[in-house]
Amino acid sequence: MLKLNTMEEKLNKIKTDYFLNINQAKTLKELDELFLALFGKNGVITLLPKEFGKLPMEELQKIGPLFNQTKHELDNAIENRRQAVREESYAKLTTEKYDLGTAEIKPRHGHLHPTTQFIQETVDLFEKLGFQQFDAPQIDTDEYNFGLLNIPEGHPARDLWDTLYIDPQKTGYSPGELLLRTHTSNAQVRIMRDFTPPIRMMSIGRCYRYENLDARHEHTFEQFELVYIDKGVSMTNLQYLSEYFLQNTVGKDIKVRLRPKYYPFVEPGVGIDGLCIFCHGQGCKVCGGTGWLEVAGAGMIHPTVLKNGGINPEIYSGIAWGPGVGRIMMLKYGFDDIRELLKGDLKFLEKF
Ligand code: FA5
Repeated sequence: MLKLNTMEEKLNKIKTDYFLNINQAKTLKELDELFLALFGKNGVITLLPKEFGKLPMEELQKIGPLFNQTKHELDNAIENRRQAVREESYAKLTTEKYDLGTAEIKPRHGHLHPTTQFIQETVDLFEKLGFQQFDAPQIDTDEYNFGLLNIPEGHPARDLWDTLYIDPQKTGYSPGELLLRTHTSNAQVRIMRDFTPPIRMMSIGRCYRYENLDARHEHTFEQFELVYIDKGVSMTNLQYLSEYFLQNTVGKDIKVRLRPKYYPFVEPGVGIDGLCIFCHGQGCKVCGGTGWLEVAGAGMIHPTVLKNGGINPEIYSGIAWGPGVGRIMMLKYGFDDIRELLKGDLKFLEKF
């Protein structure tokens, strides 16, 4: 028959051994291990009551409360020590001093895509002149992309843009009604309808064309639309904006020319060219042998378009300007194929 004093000794031994270990524990992990060693499935406290059956009844009545008290004390001791460990590590965190001067600073890999960086620079430039950003949809209707811009159905000027139409069976629109915008000029009439002059707005984003691809033509590319409408706006403002933009992005030495170009939504219309930096005007495959690289189309907004936007052309005049982001980047960074921008070639992208 098991003796009461033997069971008491056992309990006391567990208590002294574990109290010591609990008070010496330095981490929460050590305390978790001690908790499991006592109260886990095979823990000493969990298993001990199995031996109580060997005790006579009157001794069992004495050992029962003793056991419960020990169990309670050990449980409390672990919880108190846990709290102390937490407080110690918090105090260490708030008082410990790190010497950042000797810390190893690892180089950062990756950066924003050069097109995104260029767009941010350009937005900053025009915000300084009071232009605000405007969003227009990339999937748009024929009406905003062409009709309201003075290019009605069947107009020969539609051939200037190789358009990608959206399958009518998938959308419920009529054939030819829904398309991927060919230019950011789809923002023009929306801007006029949403704001009253004086208007200074810029709209930037992707355009899509069913193009013959070459060094200066992509099927997917970014354009930048500027719309400036007020009393007395003239081609002089356009000339100034072109120089301001190209000199501040490409460089002070860039040579720019404006030449007459037909667009149905402006009158007069111009093409804006930068001298080809690859052949210095001699003519090469990048500029198509002309010596100049066209970077933008622009002009005075056509009175019909102003009227479509609800603006009286007798009172107000405006300029619209549509530079291609990729073409200007070619001049700024000196790469000779616009298709590099979408290839995702890390060797090319790491140069920026
Ligand atoms: C237009 O898209 C007119 N919306 C521009 C405009 C705006 C005219 C406002 C008048 C008033 P165009 O198709 O010429 O015009 O394109 C303008 C510029 O976008 C080009 O000068 C070129 O820089 C760029 N661009 C055009 N097509 C491509 C292409 N396939 N790949 C890359 N850039 C292109």
